[in-house]
Amino acid sequence: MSISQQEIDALNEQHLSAHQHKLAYALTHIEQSEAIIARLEDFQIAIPSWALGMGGTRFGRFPGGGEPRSLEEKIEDVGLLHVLNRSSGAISLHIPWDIPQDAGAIRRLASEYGLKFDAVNSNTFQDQPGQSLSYKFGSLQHVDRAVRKQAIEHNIEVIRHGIALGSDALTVWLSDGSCFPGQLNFRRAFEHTLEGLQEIYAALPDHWKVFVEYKAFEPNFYSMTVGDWGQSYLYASKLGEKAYTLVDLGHHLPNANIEQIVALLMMEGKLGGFHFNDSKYGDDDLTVGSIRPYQLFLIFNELIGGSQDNNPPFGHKGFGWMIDASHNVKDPLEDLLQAVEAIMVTYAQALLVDRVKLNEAQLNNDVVQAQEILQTAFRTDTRALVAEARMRAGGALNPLGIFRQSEIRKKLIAKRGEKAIATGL
Ligand code: RM4
Ligand code: MN
Ligand code: MN
Repeated sequence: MSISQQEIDALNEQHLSAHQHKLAYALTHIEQSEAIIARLEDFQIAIPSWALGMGGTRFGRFPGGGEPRSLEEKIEDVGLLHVLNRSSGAISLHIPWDIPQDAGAIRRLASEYGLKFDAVNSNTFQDQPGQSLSYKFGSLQHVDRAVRKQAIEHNIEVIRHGIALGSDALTVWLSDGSCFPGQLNFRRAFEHTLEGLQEIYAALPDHWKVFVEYKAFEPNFYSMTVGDWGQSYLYASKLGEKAYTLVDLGHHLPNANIEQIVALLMMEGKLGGFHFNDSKYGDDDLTVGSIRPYQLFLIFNELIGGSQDNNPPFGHKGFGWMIDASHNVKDPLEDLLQAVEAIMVTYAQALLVDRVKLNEAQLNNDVVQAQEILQTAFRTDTRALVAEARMRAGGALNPLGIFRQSEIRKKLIAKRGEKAIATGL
């Protein structure tokens, strides 16, 4: 299932005059428009393979039909997103949900769609069929060395898959922790986890990174062994220069100041990347920007303001940018188009912040002026710039519109069936 360039161009034609009108307005009001468009054209956000099908909750799951049935079809879906928005040029795989049978063929298929392989993700939060030891009481933290060894070997296996695909990073998210006071010796759990991560780290190729992802709670509800950015930072610093902290926006306690966390991790050269989503209560995995768009803006503001040579957020050697969401009621592909759009719009807004004036306001303790500067940027409509960047890169002026107009979901259902269910959450 793919959309041809002619089809996109033809559909763009229909939206062109409305777009040009909006763009003309933006160009006269936003001085840095051209520079912003150029930055947007370069920006790519990876799509997680597990977000292409419907998610669910522990209460139920309502499949939407036409979900990708194989890794090949997942790549096809990301290819489709990328053709539409030209900003989803990478896929992030979760092992063992997406084990490539023939890495060479998968790599070729991805490159036909212009896709790269982003960070590979390990999974020691579920027991797999045929697995000899259980992760019920944790994986790398486990009191039994044999369980820890099994988890370490799994991560090394994931690195091997990643090497075969041309990926250059491993994301480790551990569900390890405890549900009741007294269940776990915190220090022993930390030490075991660190030892395990060290063995995994030793298996990383030279140019690879490892991202240590933290999460405040769930599935463990009393303690998490990588529960916050402080703990992740501790592991990452003890591991060495290839280890970084990964910030998943949904993994904090309510009202945490994520932008401050981002600023400090960056200052220490230890911020590795993001899992974008949004939340109202916890790890809700809602669409990024749908609940707290201002928070997202403030994060980008820190990223742009804190850019430094040893830890550059954007560009070739930059951060891992990934969406990590799960859709219970929306069409997953439509949702991912919305997510990428939200990130782009916000990135453009944050590029508008007048940093010289903001710095002046801060030095003068001019709180009112500081707020004016941030909110002026945040309230600027950057959608025409984002659309223009997308069109210049060959994509659609209105990706969601084309997705609906071309009845893509209907075609996917016709091809894959009403009952097709993707592997993943
Ligand atoms: C976790 C975490 C991980 C993701 C899994 C599926 O909550 O966010 O990044 O791999 O979910
Ligand atoms: Mn995540
Ligand atoms: Mn999560």
